[in-house]
Amino acid sequence: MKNLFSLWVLAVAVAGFVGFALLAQSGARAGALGGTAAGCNDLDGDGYGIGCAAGNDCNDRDPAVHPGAVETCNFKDDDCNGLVDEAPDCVAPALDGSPVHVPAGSFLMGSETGATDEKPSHRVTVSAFVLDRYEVTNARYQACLRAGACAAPSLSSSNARAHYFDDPTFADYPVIFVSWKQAQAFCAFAGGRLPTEAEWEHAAAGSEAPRTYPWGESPPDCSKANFAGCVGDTDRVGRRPAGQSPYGAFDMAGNVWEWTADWYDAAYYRASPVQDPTGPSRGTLKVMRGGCWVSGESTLRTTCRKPGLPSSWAPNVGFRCAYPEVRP
Ligand SMILES: [Ca+2]
Ligand SMILES: [Ca+2]
Ligand SMILES: [Ca+2]
Repeated sequence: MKNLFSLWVLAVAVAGFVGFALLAQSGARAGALGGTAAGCNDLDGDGYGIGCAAGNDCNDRDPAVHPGAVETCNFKDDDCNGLVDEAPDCVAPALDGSPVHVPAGSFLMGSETGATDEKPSHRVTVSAFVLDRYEVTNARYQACLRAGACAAPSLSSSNARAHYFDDPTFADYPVIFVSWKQAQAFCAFAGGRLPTEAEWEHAAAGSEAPRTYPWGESPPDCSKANFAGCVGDTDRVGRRPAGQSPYGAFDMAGNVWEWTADWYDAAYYRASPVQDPTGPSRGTLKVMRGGCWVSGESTLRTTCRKPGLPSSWAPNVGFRCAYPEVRP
């Protein structure tokens, strides 16, 4: 699934926008098309799926999730209306607009048990910096757009929502369909920059005993991260305090992949500087971190790296910004 999706994103970036737009809209339209096809593709047996008379299924891995189901407080969109835990008794934590402080630290970056590009694990020292507590939201990006400092996302939909960036309902959801260059422009507007890979990994894993996941060693579930099988789309930032990083950043695993400043080189860790590495001096691909709403567990690991064309954009890629440390 991960590889297929990666290929799809790459193919779209290369081939152009028309097919992509159709794909992006398909989730939103599928419900209206239900009942027209002879074949009903219902993987979880709840009666809903692609081409089924009852309608599409927003999560065909979970028979308890389908249109018309009761919304419960489980970090999933049970009734497939694009909103998570909107039942009155479900309480999402209020948002805190302040960024988090990441102290200077030395930590083991990379993993000896991960993918080839995560090896070797090597000691890195990173200076103190400040990082957005959440992924950059549609509301923040809208402000940059209004100020004339940002270009609009390439599409205003999301995977399953026909209107997203342009719908105030999703103001506190991560901005998507933005390229690396758009992310960089936003961070400059906000008085910062994109975090380096080393900064990102330090912020996600900590330095005492680097964590496999931002919250620690326990396996992912929908209360800690929005990944495959939870929502099937982006979710409001900051909903999952159980998934916080050691320094209090939210959603560093799941929701959207996050652009970082560095060029991608699978072999970079063999020659990385020890102090504040900034990645290769040149390249063709930029590094994304943190996994996303469609990712499997492995990509939620704090050491997982994913390359992407800096001009590309996708429904599962966003970013957060880093800022200079404010000295008293
Ligand atoms: Ca189904
Ligand atoms: Ca819902
Ligand atoms: Ca729910």
